[in-house]
Amino acid sequence: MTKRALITGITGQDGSYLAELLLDEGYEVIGMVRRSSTVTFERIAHLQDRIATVPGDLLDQASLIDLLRTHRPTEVYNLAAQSFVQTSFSQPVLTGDVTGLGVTRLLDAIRIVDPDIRFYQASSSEMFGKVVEVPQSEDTPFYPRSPYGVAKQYGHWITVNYRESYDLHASSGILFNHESPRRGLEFVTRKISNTVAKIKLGTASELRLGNLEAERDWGFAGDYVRAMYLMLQQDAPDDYVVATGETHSVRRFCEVAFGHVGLDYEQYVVIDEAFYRPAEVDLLIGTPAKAEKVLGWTPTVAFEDLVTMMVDADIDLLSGRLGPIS
Ligand code: NAP
Ligand code: G4F
Repeated sequence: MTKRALITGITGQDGSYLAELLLDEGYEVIGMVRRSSTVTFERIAHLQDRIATVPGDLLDQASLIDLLRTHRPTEVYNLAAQSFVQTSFSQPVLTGDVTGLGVTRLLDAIRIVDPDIRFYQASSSEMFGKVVEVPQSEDTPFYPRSPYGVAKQYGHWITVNYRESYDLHASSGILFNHESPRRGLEFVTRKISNTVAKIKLGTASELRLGNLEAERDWGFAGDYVRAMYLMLQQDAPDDYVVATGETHSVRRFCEVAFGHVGLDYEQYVVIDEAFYRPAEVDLLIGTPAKAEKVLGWTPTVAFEDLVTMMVDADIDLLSGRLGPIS
């Protein structure tokens, strides 16, 4: 039987890595893209002759039903979202509609068109928010601290609900922060690596950041998409935490990134209140024990290697040594 996967959010960081992985696994890959007046295919440009891109939007139920009917995927990976936490404070309704209710629209389209489709939901460690235990596991209660976290919690529970109500093979991956040279420039890791590269190349002189004390469990995105794939290969659907089990502060990320190019972060980082959030998630650290045991998944890229990989890639990119995707 042809293995055919639909990826929503294929133009994003994770979508591009997942598309590569599924192509390597012999899948036919279909990527849902929303209408835009500019081209957003930078991360998947190198895959264009191997994947099909089809129009659709998580805000539009009919487009989802039509897409499933036309393309008949066997697996659906729902990676699309308004995924930037800071923006969710200024656009809470849009975030709820896309990141929360969008999951229901897609699940309901699957229920109507083909309930045998296997479904992956991109849930988030942001749901743990003001953490009630350390480290966080599949059993840790949620306490989201942003409209994004609240929307993701809704998306998680509606996935569980469709699994229990309609017997869908629907799994939720509770993924901790994962980064790469393809990370959006607004997220703190890429903002740091990109600005460090600019400072090193002489085109920037400072890096303006918010809370340096926040701690995150940062892994490599290429590793995390493998966990998504493995979840849909299991006989039974389930929920999994995907994390490294290590946490580091934003300050430490700066120290390693600047140190890698022989600079002292304290000379360049400027604290700017504009990047503080109305409510913060101070500490995230997950335990990937279940993913390791059931899926056989382990992270392969250590924290320091991730930071230096991102800085090196931005130096290559900005100095014209490489194309945008590496
Ligand atoms: P990303 O780079 O921000 O990509 C988001 C994708 O969603 C883009 O392809 C975007 O399309 C698409 N999208 C946004 N609104 C849409 C809509 N209304 N209809 C259809 N597509 C829409 O995110 P990412 O880092 O790859 O993350 C992938 C998923 O995992 C997201 O759901 C995110 O919330 C979740 N997650 C991420 C992390 C992490 O650390 N990266 C951790 C936990 C969970 P455009 O290109 O057109 O904007
Ligand atoms: O890089 P961030 O914006 O990522 P955040 O908020 O942890 O969210 C990411 O990870 C989630 C998983 O836990 C995903 F679900 C979500 O989609 C996204 O991918 O911020 C990380 C930390 C925060 O504590 C923030 O306050 O860095 C702090 N920070 C300090 N200065 C900053 C900045 N964040 C950003 N974006 N920009 C700053 O200047």
